[in-house]
Amino acid sequence: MAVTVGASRLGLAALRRLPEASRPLLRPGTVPAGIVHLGLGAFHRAHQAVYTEEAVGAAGGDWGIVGVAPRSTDLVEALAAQDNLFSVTSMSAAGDSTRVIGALAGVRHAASDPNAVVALLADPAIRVVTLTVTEKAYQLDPVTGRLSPDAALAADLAGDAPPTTVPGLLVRGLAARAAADAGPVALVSCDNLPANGARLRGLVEQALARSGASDRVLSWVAGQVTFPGTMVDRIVPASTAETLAAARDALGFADLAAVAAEPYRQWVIEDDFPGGRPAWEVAGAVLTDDAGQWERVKLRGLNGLHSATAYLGALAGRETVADALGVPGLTGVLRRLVAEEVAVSFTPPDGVSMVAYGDEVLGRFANPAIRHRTLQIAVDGSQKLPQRVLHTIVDLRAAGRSARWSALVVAAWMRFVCGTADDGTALPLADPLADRITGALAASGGTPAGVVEALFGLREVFPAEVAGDDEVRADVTDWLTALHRHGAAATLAGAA
Ligand code: CS2
Repeated sequence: MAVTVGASRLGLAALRRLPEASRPLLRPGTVPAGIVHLGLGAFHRAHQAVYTEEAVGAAGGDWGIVGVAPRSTDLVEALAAQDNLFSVTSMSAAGDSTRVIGALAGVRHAASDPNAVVALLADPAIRVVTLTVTEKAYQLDPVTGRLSPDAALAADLAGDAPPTTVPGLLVRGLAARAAADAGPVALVSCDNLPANGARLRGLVEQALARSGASDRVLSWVAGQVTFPGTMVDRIVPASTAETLAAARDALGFADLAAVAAEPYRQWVIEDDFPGGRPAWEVAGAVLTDDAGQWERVKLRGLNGLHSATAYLGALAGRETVADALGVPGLTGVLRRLVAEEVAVSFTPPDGVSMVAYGDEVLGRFANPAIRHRTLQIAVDGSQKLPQRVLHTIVDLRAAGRSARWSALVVAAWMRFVCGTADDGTALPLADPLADRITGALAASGGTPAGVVEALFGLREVFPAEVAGDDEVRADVTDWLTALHRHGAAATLAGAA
């Protein structure tokens, strides 16, 4: 991404020369660290970092964020070279606005210095740990929510070598914190998992038990650590050369850690912070007793539609979500999915109309300034489908309703993982269960019924209520047959 030519680099020395509206609310180095954030990706930089900067800017508090990148060295180097400053450009048809964010008090690279991260987690100054590490990093079976460790995590839990996985870092950090009796802490999952607080609690408890943690550590964690659930929302595509160019044009400085996002953002947080927290509510966050209903609104009403658009759009050869919405019939199908299935699959919070929510979501997806690639959203389907689509099916069927539109989304995923778009282009399969998926497909015989049978056999993805339901199976098979014979565009044109 060679966009630095001709512009000097963003950093503290550049602040005075930034356009006034782009200046950060906080100057890095002036706010002591109180938060560790695991997962320094684009989403965190455009979401929790922005809320936290605004909260501390308005209400104060020692809540600087130490950002931990599990793997990417490029980002750590870019931020270190920029005095931990980066910019967020909000993009819409109405125009762009770019602001530099000064919420980061430091950055660390976990892969090269895991012990520094463990020490941070045991530091009494740190009272909140937030995570955006993607669904698969939790290493939980998507259906049961039970810990399902790979070899790296098993090694982290079995020995004393520096941890290499996110759960390994957390467990080692909490054991060190307990040993130091370093004060209470909230661990806050900001990933799109169902009941993300409860899942993170389960992960920590199971991982501690497997690691042979002492009773003292277990009871310290039980008494001192909370796991507030959250619903997080902002559409933030992976940064590209265009993102960096837009930031450079707006700032007059090169920013190699720039992100671009839609203007909309939302954060609902369970208010359970034994060591205190930033005043996120002054930045617009909603603090609540129970984020569960909000989470279902978002996972089913936004992420479910996102995955549907990504798989159907990719099959139809559309590069971005906004392009995919141009496939005739798709928005009609998505509206029916929301109105006839998502909206009746659970009780939304008081005053929320799922139909209005779905329409707003489709308006956000259509934002022409956001180039969110269908193939980016299509990754890790095995980790996403359960909470985005399959839970809707389970709830509908338990209430005796049909789940035909949700079945189309399942069929679109199945056709996607078969690996070929409708024009014959190869589609990549990036998924932690890729080997299991390709193994199942190899034994399927290739017919739509065979593919459905084989993939329904992935018990980590499909709960028994879905895999054993003949009506759902027939619907998925019908849709997969249509997608196979006619392609996504023709299937959608005739559907709704
Ligand atoms: C997307 C989400 O990549 C994906 O799977 O559905 O990252 C989505 O953009 C965010 O959850 C929006 O809040």
